[in-house]
Amino acid sequence: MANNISLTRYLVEQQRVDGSIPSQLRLLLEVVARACKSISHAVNKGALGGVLGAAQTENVQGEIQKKLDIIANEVLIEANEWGGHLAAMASEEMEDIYVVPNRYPQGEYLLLFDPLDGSSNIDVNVSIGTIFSVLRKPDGAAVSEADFLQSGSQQVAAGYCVYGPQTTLVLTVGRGVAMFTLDREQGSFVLTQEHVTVPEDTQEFAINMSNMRHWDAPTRRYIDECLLGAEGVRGKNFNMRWIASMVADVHRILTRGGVFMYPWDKREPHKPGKLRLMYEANPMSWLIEQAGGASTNGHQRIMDIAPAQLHQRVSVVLGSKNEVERLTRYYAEDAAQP
Ligand code: AHM
Ligand code: MG
Repeated sequence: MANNISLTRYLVEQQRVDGSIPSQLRLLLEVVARACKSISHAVNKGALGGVLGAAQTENVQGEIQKKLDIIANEVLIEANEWGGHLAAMASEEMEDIYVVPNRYPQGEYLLLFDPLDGSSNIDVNVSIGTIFSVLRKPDGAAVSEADFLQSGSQQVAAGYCVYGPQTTLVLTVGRGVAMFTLDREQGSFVLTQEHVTVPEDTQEFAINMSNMRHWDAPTRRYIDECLLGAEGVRGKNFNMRWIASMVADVHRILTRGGVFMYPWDKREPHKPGKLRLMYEANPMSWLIEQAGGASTNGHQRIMDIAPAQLHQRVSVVLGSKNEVERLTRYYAEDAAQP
């Protein structure tokens, strides 16, 4: 890999190679990256910037918003509304879609994001991140919420930026996964890894174990077997990690493998899961698949789910391929029981 390939150069060269990044999409991705840089700056300031703590407001999911949730949402909207590359945006923090105002030209893309994922970690100085997904606006009349209801397999770009010990932007446009580290002195994202691959096998799982008593049978079976370690049916010991920031957990899996699970559980049985399909599960699923991993809701590939609602939730199992396939088999065996 040549030294010091900036995000801009990477995108330009990708376009030259296979035409996968038209100029409007490149502009979009550069603007998202710039917004992430600005969010990273706010996150780094922490208490010095007066950005910690709750904002005394609730989002559409009925969750208390943190000040940084709102700041990150505003940064992404302000950065993206004027460039002419977008028709509309949708966010975890906004009930309705945000249509680009009339004073700006409308573009052909739709941007969805979770501006600051892992909100419970903001105030305790643990990694958090921004997740985003890009769709093409279907041809036709004025943009509407229905235009967003496309399956994950329709995404044209997806990624996240993790604000941890380093700020790292991770991106796919459907030609593998690349990682860019923020060079704080230069103020630019620099390519630090290409062709990211998730090992097919793993001995590490990520799940919130405090929900164990609420799990369904396949989840319980899988984790029970992992916990039995070398003495059990798996014949090997497993390690566990749970950061409670999906970006940080997925970043670890893209780096060294593993399986991440946030399954449906009996706490709120009417909800299919905790995580949101359109701006959490879909972009992460695409990144994982592009790196050779797999992603399912237990019954179906997540990216094949036809969304019915912008903020719909989904059960998530993703990561190292052989573990995801094993879990899928456990779900099938459970469903086949009389
Ligand atoms: P958020 O978007 O409100 O931050 O919620 C999503 C987060 C994920 O990042 C993480 O995997 C999960 O919620 C953690 O949930 P829990 O606190 O139940 O372990
Ligand atoms: Mg989130």
